[in-house]
Amino acid sequence: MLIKKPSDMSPSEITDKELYLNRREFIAKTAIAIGGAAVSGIKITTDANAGQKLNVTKRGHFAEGEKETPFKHAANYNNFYEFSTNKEDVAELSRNFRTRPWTVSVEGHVKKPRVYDIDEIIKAFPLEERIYRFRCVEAWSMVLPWVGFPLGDFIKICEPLSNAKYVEFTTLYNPKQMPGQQRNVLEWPYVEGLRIDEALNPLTILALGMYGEVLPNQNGAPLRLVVPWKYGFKNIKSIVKIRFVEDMPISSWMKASHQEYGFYANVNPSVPHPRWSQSEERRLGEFLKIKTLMFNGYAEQAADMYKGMDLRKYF
Ligand SMILES: Nc1nc2c(c(=O)[nH]1)N[C@H]1C(S)=C(S)[C@@H](COP(=O)(O)O)O[C@H]1N2
Ligand SMILES: [Mo]
Repeated sequence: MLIKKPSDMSPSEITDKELYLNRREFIAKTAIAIGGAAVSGIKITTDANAGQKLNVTKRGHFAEGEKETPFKHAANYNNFYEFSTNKEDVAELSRNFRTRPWTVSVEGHVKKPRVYDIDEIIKAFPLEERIYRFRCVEAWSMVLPWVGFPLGDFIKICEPLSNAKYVEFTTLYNPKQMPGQQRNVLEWPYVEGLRIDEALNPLTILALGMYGEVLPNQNGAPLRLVVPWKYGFKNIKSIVKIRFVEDMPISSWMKASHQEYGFYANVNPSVPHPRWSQSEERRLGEFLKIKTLMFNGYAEQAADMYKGMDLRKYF
């Protein structure tokens, strides 16, 4: 990574962030030089944005009374097939992933199709911290403080047209940077979708951080979806495209195995996955299993959207 030395820059160019990053690099290099025990506990990463503190203006606890999952679990046990199908390898393999420059393209049935620079999006919205339960279809779960803003606020500025019934999201395709894309474990790029009312639901957020800091690459930097009443796989990472469409998008997981992964993927303890039960889950870092809640505990905010639908059929 190229970082200008402070002496090469005019004072006006030296932002707080650069000072912070230079200091971080210095600390990391010193730690490497000293070696041994001194290194432990210092996160060394070449992603220029990792670890950067975010300015949160509002906080909400949406898993009242529950203990936050420690950062080390959330950042070292990841499903991100673009890097690896091994959850413990993703953090290391995504270390050099470049999240700048980065654009998000808004397409389809909208009044304002446009390509946004990621930093422009980040600056446009006040950042909120939201502590949500998060449950993977594989029956592990977490309680995680995300930082982001409501997807609905972003959708409003795109001005969807009346035939925008669904929103389709796409992850970056770059097999050089994402070694998992060199294998056909899924159809690339990763695609996910929401019905427009699900996308506009106030619980749905675009996240750019967690635990008060910029998202680690392995958790979907620079921008990912968080829909807390749905299984983990709906929460698409490293988004480069948001398209407003008339027909239901076919997600990568539906293509891979439509009997196992439906479009809705609402957390539902009474509808088992074909190969295992969904009635229980285990929080990362904890030993005992707990009962899985309908809509992951967010029935009050989510259930109305599915009134009259057979949730065994629309799983
Ligand atoms: N692009 C992309 N997004 C993805 C995935 C993926 O493989 N690729 N995995 C999904 C699955 S199965 C889960 S459980 C969550 C995991 O998010 P986390 O690593 O932040 O816990 O990301 C989801 N988003
Ligand atoms: Mo998952």
